[in-house]
Amino acid sequence: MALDKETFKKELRQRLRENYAMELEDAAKQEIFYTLGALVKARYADAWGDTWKEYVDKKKKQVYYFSIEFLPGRMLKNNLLNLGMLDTAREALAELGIDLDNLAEVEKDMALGNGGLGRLASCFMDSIASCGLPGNGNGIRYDYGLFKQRFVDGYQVELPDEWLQGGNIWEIRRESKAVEVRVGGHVYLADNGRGKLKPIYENEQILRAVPYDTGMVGYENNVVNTLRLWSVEIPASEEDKYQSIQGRRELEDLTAVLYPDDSNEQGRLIRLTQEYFFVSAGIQSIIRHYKKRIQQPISKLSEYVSIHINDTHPALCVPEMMRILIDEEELSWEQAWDVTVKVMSYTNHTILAEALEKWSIDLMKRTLPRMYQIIEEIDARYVHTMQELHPYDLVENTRIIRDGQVHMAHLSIIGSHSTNGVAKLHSDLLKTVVLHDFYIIYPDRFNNKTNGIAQRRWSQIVNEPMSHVLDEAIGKTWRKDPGDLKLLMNYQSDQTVLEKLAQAKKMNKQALADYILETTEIDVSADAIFDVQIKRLHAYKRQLLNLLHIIKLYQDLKENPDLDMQKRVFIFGAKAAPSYHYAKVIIKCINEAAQLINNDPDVNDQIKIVFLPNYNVSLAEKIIPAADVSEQISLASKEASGTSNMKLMLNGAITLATLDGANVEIRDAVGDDNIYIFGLTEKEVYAYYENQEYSAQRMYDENPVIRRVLNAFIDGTIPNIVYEGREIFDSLIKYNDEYFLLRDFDSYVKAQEEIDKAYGDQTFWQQMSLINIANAGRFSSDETVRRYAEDIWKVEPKDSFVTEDVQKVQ
Ligand code: 475
Repeated sequence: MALDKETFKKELRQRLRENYAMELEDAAKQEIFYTLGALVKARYADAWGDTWKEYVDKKKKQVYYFSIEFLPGRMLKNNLLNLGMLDTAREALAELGIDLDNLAEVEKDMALGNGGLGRLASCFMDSIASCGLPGNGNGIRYDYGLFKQRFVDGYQVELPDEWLQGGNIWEIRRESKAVEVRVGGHVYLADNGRGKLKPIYENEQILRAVPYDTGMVGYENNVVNTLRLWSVEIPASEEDKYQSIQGRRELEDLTAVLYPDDSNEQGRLIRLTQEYFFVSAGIQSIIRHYKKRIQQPISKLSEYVSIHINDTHPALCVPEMMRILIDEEELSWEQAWDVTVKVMSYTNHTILAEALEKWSIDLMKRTLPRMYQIIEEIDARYVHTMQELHPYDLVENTRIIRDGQVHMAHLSIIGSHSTNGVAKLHSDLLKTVVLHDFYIIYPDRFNNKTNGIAQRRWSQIVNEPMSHVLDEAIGKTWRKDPGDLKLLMNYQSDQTVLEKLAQAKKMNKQALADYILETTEIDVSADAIFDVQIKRLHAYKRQLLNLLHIIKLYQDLKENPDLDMQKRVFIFGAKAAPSYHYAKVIIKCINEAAQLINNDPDVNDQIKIVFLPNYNVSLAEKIIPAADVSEQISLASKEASGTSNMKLMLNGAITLATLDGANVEIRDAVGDDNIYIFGLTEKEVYAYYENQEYSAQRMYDENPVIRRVLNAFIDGTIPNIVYEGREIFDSLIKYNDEYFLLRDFDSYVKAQEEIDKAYGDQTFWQQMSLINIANAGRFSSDETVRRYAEDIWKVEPKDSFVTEDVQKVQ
């Protein structure tokens, strides 16, 4: 049943009366937004129920994507688009004098994630539904999302993200699906009277896990899957144990906040409990459903259920599944192990040593005694089996419990049938270096699944001007099938199309310039090159290298104000983990350099720095369509994949990159002529580690440009960074520049000079831009999840989806 404009308007008015006893003309933006949200939710309610019913009736194998982070951002426009209602809603609202984009800003970002890993999980949720695949998310409903960032005197300040204030229209609380999770106390094994051992719990704490479900609406295909997020509560039976406010608080704190560190595991007790909480609740609810509705023998679980472990945070899926199969379903260890390994699969997202999760035995025993017992047994059996087949060292290096710690990556690999990396280079490094020992033991378990992005959101929703140009040039099929963007290659030399794409970009740049002026009071010209680096702040991502180049330009301009160069605006967006001191120092330095450069009349507006505060999904949606240059400058080998690189490419930005992560595949897609590559290769980086020949001091002594740039940090050139500047200087010289910034500096500067030249030839630039857009289709997460579904999860698309004549939900 299509929803026309008139019906839409009528229904909106009707709902406003029912819910707020109000006429549209009197309603505030908030009230209209919540009413519209309810209207949209009602449009997919039936499809949601039907999708689930079909999976159950047909006993479809389903995948459950376990992730401690999901980062969907705002959902209104995405849902409208996927329901085929976006244009109708936009026009109908306009007739009521309401601007949809303005209204959409009422929605608070759902920011239950730090960065790449969480956003990837949300892109996957969109694509899994849009490909008609039976798949659901499982995670934590944090009361507070990732902190809000502000700058005070150039320093990052963190504020709580109260995203639930005002209510969340998309979620449904499912009281009847609550489960109990046990933590702490002691566990010992006793005879169960039937010749088996059963665990007896003493003094354990019982937590009530309540699920909140959100519909994941597929693109015009009547499929609505479920994202299930768990929240902790005190069980009614335990009420009297929690008399004190403090006791209640401690318990309720469990799902209060998202840990804001995406690269450093701190080994905190609450974090471990969070991990177990959502894993146990999720697996219990899967098993409960399986027994009640699928009604097959538990030994056949892997024919109906696949569980994906998104990085190691949900690694307790392995022992928790074993616990349920052994303690509750009374399978033998061997049977249970066989089922568990077949059900589980695992993705690795990072090779940074400091990010690899390990828990002390002591903490694990105290917090999760039954989990520890089971892990100990898995470890013992692993050693027992493998020592027959492999040398001692190999087994020692790969076992789960080592040096007083539980290694979560080892648990994930040993307890699953598939381990994948997130880009070709990353997956190769896993096999040849980082997880090489495991690769010897389990060669068949390793595979690559290059990341992708939800292209409908990152093109159609965020970049309407470009989308319209594409429609005109190549028709609309690309909207459903991003592979069809390839058709654009036929227009490489079509001046009209190139010109229209340039106009679309200009519009987006002007919109961003307006936003910049409004939020930072910095006036930037839309004629300048918009040079963008947006991602978490981390030493390995080398925002500092970007800054070093800017300082060089500044010094060049001071020397020669008539320097022949394109105007440039350097745009940054980045949060630093609150405990990551060095990252915060870099933020301060960028902000102070911005103060200096933006206000120096000698520079004459040739270059500007804009560090937009509070980078999140919604801000990314404003920046990405307006970007000309995409900075992907991590030290080769360190960035597992990157995904902003793909979003920027899709929006016609030219990539300036090291051969790291998925940049390598972007280069393969666009060809050497349409990307700017610089810097050490991953092999050269490893060679430096081997021969220990690198000397930053020598680079400083021998290279006057580098010397002048670095001196700016300690000689007062950049104001207000007496301590911070010294710290930067020392990190590069005294501590020998761990991420080889100085080694890559010259080639980075050269690449930047080429970009400057290329931008001068607008036709040439537009051609490169078009070729980037045309070849972005291969980075659609639709493709990525299809590969996961076929190779790893063994789940199939919903039957009705394959029929050509897709019925619209509306
Ligand atoms: C990679 N997050 C990107 C992206 O695959 C890659 C770690 C510990 C605790 C909480 N969060 C994390 C990450 O490790 C992470 O976001 N990794 C990123 O995953 C998706 O594109 O290269 O750095």
